[in-house]
Amino acid sequence: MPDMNAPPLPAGLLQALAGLLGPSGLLTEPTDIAPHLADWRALYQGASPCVVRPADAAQLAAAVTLLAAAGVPMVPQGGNTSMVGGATPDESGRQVVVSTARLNRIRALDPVDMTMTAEAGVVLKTAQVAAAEAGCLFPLSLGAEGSATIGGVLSTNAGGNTTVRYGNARELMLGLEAVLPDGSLWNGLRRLRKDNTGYALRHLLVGAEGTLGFITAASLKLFPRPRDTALAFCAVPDTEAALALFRRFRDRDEAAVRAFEYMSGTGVDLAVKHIEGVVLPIGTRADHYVLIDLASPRPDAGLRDMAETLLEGAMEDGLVLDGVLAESGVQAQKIWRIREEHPEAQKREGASVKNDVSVPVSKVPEMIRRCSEALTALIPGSRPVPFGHIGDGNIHMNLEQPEGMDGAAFLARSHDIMDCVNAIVRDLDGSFSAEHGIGRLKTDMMEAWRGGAELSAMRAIKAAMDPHGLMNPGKVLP
Ligand code: FAD
Ligand code: 2HG
Ligand code: ZN
Repeated sequence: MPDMNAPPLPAGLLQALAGLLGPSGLLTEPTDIAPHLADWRALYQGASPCVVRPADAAQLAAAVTLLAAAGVPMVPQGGNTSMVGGATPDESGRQVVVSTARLNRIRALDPVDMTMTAEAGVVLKTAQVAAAEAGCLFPLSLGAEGSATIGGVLSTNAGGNTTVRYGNARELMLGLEAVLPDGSLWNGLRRLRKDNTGYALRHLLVGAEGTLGFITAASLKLFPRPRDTALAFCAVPDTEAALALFRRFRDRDEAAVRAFEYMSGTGVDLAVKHIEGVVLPIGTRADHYVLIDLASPRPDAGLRDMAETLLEGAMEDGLVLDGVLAESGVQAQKIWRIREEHPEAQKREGASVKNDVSVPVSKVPEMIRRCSEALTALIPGSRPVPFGHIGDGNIHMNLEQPEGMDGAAFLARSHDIMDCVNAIVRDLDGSFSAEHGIGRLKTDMMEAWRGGAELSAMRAIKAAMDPHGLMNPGKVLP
């Protein structure tokens, strides 16, 4: 436990940081610090004596050297869109937020190597646009892409909508630059497709959620830009049909399936209810829907014809009840909003508990059915809102509070709800944390899920790289 009577920072440290970082590099006013202290879900409200905002990797290294020498715990923060409280400090007032907001340059983009070197604070959307302007594609895509950063998506090994085609953030990374917990700056910004040279430090930092050091820049893979696209939104009779439809598209042309997303009727109803401009694009209200996004670099791929043929066949076979193919890019974007606005719509409806879980793809229908039944038995009147990346076996098995119930009383049941889902997920050989990470929210589940040799190895790595436990304490490891 921290000594609550000790001063938040050792004498002279603030002045030293101010001297190093200049006026825009150090926030000390409570009103400036405040936006960095709460997480997106408002699960945690932390405290921090200041926010450090280095302008480049060398400054970040120098600041970390100062903080580490003074024994000050540090919390890396990118866009602060973590769903698990990973980027916010605890309540002690002793942890210092280190923001990557000013590390926001794209250092290089090479359409021959098909690589981009971006600093940690580059917003994901900005990276996508830069790639597109060079005639390439940076494929990582998620609802928070207007705020989430390259450092954040790599540190959480984010997944999102295109994992089914391009992999998680880890698969898109070739090399890293990082500041290690003692303040040393490591340049591993190699852009090689093959590089087997001992332990892969870059892969340790990806998914470490800021507990092993600061990512300051990354070499990223680019892909040819799509020249043919098609997008369908379909009502399906059940989750088995959703999965069967996914298999038909995958088996027909796996490389063209850029995203395949599942939504429940409840989730779509909430998006239509709460989000201006979101409308159901088909006449049939159903309990289950899928969004199918196809893309190919070949201009003559004929994706629309392919989708039409597959959907007609699926309708004849009873796998699709109703469906629409987007007529334009604008309509495709409107349809994507139905899916992307699910988190915001759930927030506006009231209290909800998130379960970011994964199971083998074949077990998704059983997982959704069993969890929905168990959750409504656990809290009568509660509303399961499963949605997400069915092609990856990653469903957000979320639960919305019963209408009229007190939100706080519902949230008091959070652990019962998560335990209920996790027991079923475990029985189906799944994971309690698919893409959002552990953060602060799920540390107490690590022992049960990763205890024994795996957790011991993780602790040994942490002790070797961060012997004083200064990097994002209280996150990931129990
Ligand atoms: P932050 O929230 O700032 O930080 C996340 C973690 O990484 C923290 O532990 C932090 O300490 C650490 N960190 C941040 N930057 C660095 C760095 N430079 N070096 C070391 N550690 C660092 N996630 C998905 O995977 N898929 C989705 O589809 C998805 N959709 C989302 C939709 C919405 C509306 C929201 C709000 C979130 C969503 N997320 C999703 C979760 C979140 O956006 C991702 O986890 C994202 O990767 C976080 O990026 P960030 O820059 O906001 O990181
Ligand atoms: C998504 O897929 C995100 O939209 C957020 O991962 C999921 O809100 C959620 O539970
Ligand atoms: Zn997701």
